[in-house]
Amino acid sequence: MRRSSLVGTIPLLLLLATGEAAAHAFLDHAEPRVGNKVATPPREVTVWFTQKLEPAFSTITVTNAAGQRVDTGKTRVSGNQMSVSLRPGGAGTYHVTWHVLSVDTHTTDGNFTFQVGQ
Ligand SMILES: [Cu+2]
Repeated sequence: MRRSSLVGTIPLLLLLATGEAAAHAFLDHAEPRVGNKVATPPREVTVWFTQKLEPAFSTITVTNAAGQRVDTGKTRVSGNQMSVSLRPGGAGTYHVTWHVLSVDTHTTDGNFTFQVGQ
């Protein structure tokens, strides 16, 4: 009885261990949502990550359909989320680019778009 329950436990522990090792900060979700359409230009973009972030080296930049930067340049970080306020940028496709340093000292980056408009 004891032996069989131990055998069942080991694969689970291995799975948890490898899951930890691969845990960099990746994008979990965003608001506005990735690829989504919103009626009016949002006042800010917020992104949530799979790990806590180091505020000093984590940034978001946002450009509007004309390629102009519409973020204020002041990214706010709290735990595993970060936000940046936006200036009005009109309709069209917005590009969000993020760079983060997570608490495990790894950097990751990525980008996504959302639509504003009509
Ligand atoms: Cu990592």
